Amino acid sequence: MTEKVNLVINGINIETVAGRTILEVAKEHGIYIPTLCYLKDVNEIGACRMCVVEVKGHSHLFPACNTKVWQGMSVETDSEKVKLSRQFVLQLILAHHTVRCLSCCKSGDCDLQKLATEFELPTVNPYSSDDAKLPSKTDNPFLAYYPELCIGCQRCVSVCSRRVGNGVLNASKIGTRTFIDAPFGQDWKNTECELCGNCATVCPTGALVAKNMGKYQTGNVNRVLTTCPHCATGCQFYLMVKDNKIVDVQPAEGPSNRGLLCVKGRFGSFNFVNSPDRLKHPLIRNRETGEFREASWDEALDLIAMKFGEIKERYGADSLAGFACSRSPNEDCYMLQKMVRCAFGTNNVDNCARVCHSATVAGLAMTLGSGAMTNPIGDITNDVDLIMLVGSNPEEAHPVIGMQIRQAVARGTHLIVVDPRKIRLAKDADIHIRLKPGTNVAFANGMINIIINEGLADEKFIRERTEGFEELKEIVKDYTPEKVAEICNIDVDQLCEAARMYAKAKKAPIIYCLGVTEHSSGTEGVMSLSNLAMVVGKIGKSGCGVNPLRGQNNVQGACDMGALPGDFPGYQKVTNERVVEKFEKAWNVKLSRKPGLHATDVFPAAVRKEIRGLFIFGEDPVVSDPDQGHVIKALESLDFLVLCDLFMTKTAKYADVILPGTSYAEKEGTFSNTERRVQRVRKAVTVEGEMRLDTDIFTDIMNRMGYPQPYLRADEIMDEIASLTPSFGGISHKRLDAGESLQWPCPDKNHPGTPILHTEKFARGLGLFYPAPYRESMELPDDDYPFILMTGRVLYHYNAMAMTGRTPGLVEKSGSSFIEINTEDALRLGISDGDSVKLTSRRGSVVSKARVGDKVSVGETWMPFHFSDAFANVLTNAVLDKFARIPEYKVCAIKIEKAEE
Ligand SMILES: Nc1nc2c(c(=O)[nH]1)N[C@H]1C(S)=C(S)[C@@H](COP(=O)(O)OP(=O)(O)OC[C@H]3O[C@@H](n4cnc5c(=O)[nH]c(N)nc54)[C@H](O)[C@@H]3O)O[C@H]1N2
Ligand SMILES: Nc1nc2c(c(=O)[nH]1)N[C@H]1C(S)=C(S)[C@@H](COP(=O)(O)OP(=O)(O)OC[C@H]3O[C@@H](n4cnc5c(=O)[nH]c(N)nc54)[C@H](O)[C@@H]3O)O[C@H]1N2
Ligand code: SF4
Ligand code: SF4
Ligand code: SF4
Ligand SMILES: [Mo]
Repeated sequence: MTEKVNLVINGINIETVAGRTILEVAKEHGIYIPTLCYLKDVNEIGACRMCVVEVKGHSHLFPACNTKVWQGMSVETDSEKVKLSRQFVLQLILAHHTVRCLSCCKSGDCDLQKLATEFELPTVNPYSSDDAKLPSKTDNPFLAYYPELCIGCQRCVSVCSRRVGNGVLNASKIGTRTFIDAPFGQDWKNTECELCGNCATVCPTGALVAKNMGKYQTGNVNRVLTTCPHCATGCQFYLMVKDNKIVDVQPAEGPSNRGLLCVKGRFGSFNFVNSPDRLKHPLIRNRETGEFREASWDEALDLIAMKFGEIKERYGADSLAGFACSRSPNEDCYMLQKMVRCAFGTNNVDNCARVCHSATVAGLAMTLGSGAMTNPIGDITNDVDLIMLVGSNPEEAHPVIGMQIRQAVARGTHLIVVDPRKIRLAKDADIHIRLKPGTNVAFANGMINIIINEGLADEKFIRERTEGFEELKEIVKDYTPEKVAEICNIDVDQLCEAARMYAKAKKAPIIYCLGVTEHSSGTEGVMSLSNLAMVVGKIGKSGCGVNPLRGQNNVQGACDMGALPGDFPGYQKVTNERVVEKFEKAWNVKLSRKPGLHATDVFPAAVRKEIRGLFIFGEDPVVSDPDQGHVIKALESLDFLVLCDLFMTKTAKYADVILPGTSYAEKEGTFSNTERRVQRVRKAVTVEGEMRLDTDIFTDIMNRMGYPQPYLRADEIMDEIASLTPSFGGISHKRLDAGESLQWPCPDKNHPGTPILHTEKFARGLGLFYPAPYRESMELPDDDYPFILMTGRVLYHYNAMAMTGRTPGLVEKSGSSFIEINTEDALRLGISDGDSVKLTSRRGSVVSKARVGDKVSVGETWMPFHFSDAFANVLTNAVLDKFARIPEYKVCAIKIEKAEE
């Protein structure tokens, strides 16, 4: 029982509980106390003394933000003494503050300015001092620090260390004054600052600011609440719109980001919208000359309908295919798959999940019955005992989740990192299992072997909730710790210790990503992790589960919307006759019962002339699919390629028709983030040009190909989705606009959504153990190609860089490719850090720069796939996982030679 406390504030009797601060209690009762340095839970240092109050019987004043209430106290928040003290404090702060409100971008939004007005300060400040000025730091492209406006409140320092978990800001004293060592000066590129801007968000004055703020006056812009268009964390932010132009982004308190953003959301999510490179008109390519010319919408759409119609008639509907854009809203993806199914007449529809988390969708559906993240982000990063992070680099790929993991670790959560590379979080890990790439299945089987042998399995859970345990037990018998240590090239004791820690922890989520899925054994890797969680009963519970961090902002949604070859919306199977009949009735069309081709099978099929017409909606496979040479050959083999994108991408060059798409900032809709949370995307601007909504383009094509489809608004499309998809039955724009936050399954209008899956029973009834043996990666190093190459991403750029590449500051910070090589290997090859190196695989060669160190192990290398100076996918191997058809991006063999400069 928490102890009750009675107190009086400004004559009002209040009952509360012990342990709360005066400020909290006052606020709860509508009593205003001004603050300046205070930030709840983050900065409660009582430094600025603005929040002082009088307590009866005491001669000195108390800071309300960090004084706990006590029985019988009587507080005055507004007495003359308090007012005088606050005025004095403000004058002292302003004594060192260069009052230049007219030229300060924070004017109108500055806490200090507001308080100065509120406390009616005299025009002449008797404490004014002319102390030494420190230089401003303005070299950073996004952020600036003006010491003469700094009040030393330390909010920025606390946010960087306690919420962002980066700790690069420090307070320094010069004389009696506090300044911030802001990493925004000349050497900004070489600091550890991640440019997230969360420090600027909380600065109460104009001292530490995002430079974008200089482009507008607060109060003179429209704020449009929307969802970040990059990764699937699903951060909420406001687009600040001035005269139909987005000038800035400010974070919002969304359920997954809680006021934080990363550099891409904060600074990289709007320059591209108004980029002069945007496609503004339909373009038609002359196949003879390769030249594109502008065309009218009618001409382009007629041509598409005619060509696709001809192919369909001559070679059958299954010679057509369409890819959906996982960067675009649910409503767009739904209409794209409807176009492919109803107008093209085939199930050859897919999305980039194929090359990303298709192994998750297949693997978790087989074992648990639902291929989605089991628990919400907040639930697995707050108050858990241990996090097991497998093949996931959230500090770069899901930075706002990474920040929450850092916070958890700082609060004492244990961390096991399972990754071949020394990712930054590995430094803070209790155990870093630095396994050989491609050996996840052996690792998981080894963990299970130890857990069973040491009596750490949850027998009750296994008995009541699962099936197939005996088969699993049989197979993992062979995976003794010694054998696994050898396969994975790790330490036996470390493995045993990790198994014990994970099994014994009460709340312990597994969080994983592409280090698990992007292998020829990707689906088995995923199923091995769900085996592991089920053996210890850590699933269907708060703070536990098997949690794939989905990649693209709406890749969860693209899958949910049925942009999959075997599934209608909501994973209703195309092989289920009852389901097909339901959709035939609703869509009033005869539908194919034959599961379609996976995206990764479409390219080989194009080379074989089995696929002849392809519609690519917002993907850049020339950059992002494995074995670039093969992709280009496939695209060139097509009879007709249509592309709908925002930019003239590398893939667009091969298209017969290019249609200009609309970006997330120009349309209404919803994205579903990695935790199955459906969130609104709102129109902020109109871009000049002959733009049409993507959904209208699909409707145009459907109508021209003979399938009558009325033009629908995004909210109407969502209503159609809800009417046909049981797990979306209760989701509507209306509910979301009313402020509800819904995670599917949400079967009806009164359902609150489902944060945690599989609580009572698994979506498939019993959880299935899938016994997976370890198989080697398809292409291992040999004498000719002696190094393993892994590929992945860096913080500052996103996939093929269509969007982040159009923010100059991001390119300045990180603008070209590199390959991580171990120091020992580099020494042997005579390569130094920064040298140009020629990288060759059985598919091709590129020239990149060596980054020498110990981030990768001996014999292993790693490079990002974003950069056009050395596309990693020239090198990668297009072999596929047999269940999900996902490519082995994470392991191929290369040789390295020193290149001429
Ligand atoms: N900044 C940025 N963020 C992004 C993206 C981006 O392009 N840029 N893309 C988004 C997309 S589409 C996705 S899918 C996600 C991906 O997010 P992540 O999967 O977290 O990112 P990756 O860098 O591809 O790979 C993650 C880790 O897998 C490790 N790894 C490689 N091989 C193995 C292995 O065999 N076993 C294990 N255990 N680990 C291995 C690598 O060392 C790497 O640290 O990121 C999303 N977020
Ligand atoms: N070597 C290697 N390769 C990889 C990976 C790896 O780890 N290693 N990861 C793979 C993964 S996980 C993924 S997800 C893929 C990603 O591969 P892609 O999906 O090809 O990459 P993006 O850069 O996200 O491309 C999205 C395109 O959509 C366009 N676009 C965005 N929004 C809209 C819209 O609303 N409408 C229209 N019409 N267009 C829009 C953008 O302009 C951009 O050109 O890459 C894969 N490739
Ligand atoms: S931008 Fe982010 S990482 Fe850099 S100092 Fe500010 S809070 Fe810290
Ligand atoms: S820079 Fe801003 S947040 Fe940081 S100490 Fe100075 S005034 Fe406070
Ligand atoms: S973490 Fe992902 S969703 Fe959040 S701001 Fe960064 S890129 Fe956007
Ligand atoms: Mo992805």
